[in-house]
Amino acid sequence: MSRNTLITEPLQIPPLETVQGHILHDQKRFPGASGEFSWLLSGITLATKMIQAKIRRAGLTDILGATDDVNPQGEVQQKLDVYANQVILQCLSFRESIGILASEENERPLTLPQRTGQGKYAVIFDPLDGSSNIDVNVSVGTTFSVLRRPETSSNDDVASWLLQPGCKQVAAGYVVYGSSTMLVYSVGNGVHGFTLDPAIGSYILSHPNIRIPEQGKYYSLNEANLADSPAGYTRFVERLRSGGLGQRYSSRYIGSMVADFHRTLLKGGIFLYPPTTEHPDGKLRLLYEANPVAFIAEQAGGLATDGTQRILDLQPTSVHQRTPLIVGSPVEMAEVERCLRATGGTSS
Ligand code: P6P
Repeated sequence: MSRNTLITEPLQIPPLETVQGHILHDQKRFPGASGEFSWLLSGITLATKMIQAKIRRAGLTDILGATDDVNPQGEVQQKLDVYANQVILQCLSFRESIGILASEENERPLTLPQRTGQGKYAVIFDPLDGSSNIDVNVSVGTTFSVLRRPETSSNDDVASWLLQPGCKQVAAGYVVYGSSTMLVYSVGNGVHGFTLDPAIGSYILSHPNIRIPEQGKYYSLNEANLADSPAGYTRFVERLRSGGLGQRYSSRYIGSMVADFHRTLLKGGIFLYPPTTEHPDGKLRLLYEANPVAFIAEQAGGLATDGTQRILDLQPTSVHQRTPLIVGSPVEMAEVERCLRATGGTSS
């Protein structure tokens, strides 16, 4: 075929939409963004590709196991936690639109002074949630939340920038490192899932416009803690077990929030980490675990509360604060609320 022959037959290559292509369609959510948000998100996609490459080979290289350090939560840092944190900080610190980076692994947020006054977005993230599962080859995840700098705050007014309720998120999402690596995010315009194709090193749109089923078949919580939580949660689980919602349920608990939520998002049902004796304010962190998950859940037609009120309405008081998290399909969420009211387990 000569060099000048026009291709008249349609190529046999299926249409592939990457994250960047997709986010450009969503740019309207970022007036004046002029591609800066897609550049920000490309920092997350690059970092998570590097993380997944390490995770996939963890058993072969000296990347498994724990360090001698503990994180701000007092949890022993896994070597992969440290690597994942460093990679995300490195990839995102080059994004000019970012003024603050806050990580589960760092006591204090990182302000990027070279952009004083220029930074528009803060990114709050958990680089590797569920990392204690890495040594036993269980799925783990990365979560992220993006907040715009409030009009009234300066670049160094970290508190007013980070401590915004989750309803102010301009974007949020997670990457689940499971049987495949999948990025799920929303910019407030629906929820979209991209699966990493290792052959070409790109995230490809595989789950456009994800909607959580109205009702699911799975409930997910650490049942060992049930007796230590308010009685309404036991009442709820008993209702599910007894077919009270018109069907049989199965219990599924991976012990990795991102993986447990991802299944709930795609299959429906409910994931719960209620208050317990050990964690009376809940175990999961509000800013970089509950808020991103709640944002995604609501964008997909689900609900997320702390047992009393909507997660996205909670006013944070500190970067690492914890919260109970109950998130899932409308049917199960309505039932758990009924059970909590009936037993006085919720103040609302
Ligand atoms: P438990 C992982 O350590 C984590 O932070 C979440 O990913 C997960 O949902 C939860 O803790 C599991 O906690 O008490 O059931 O082991």
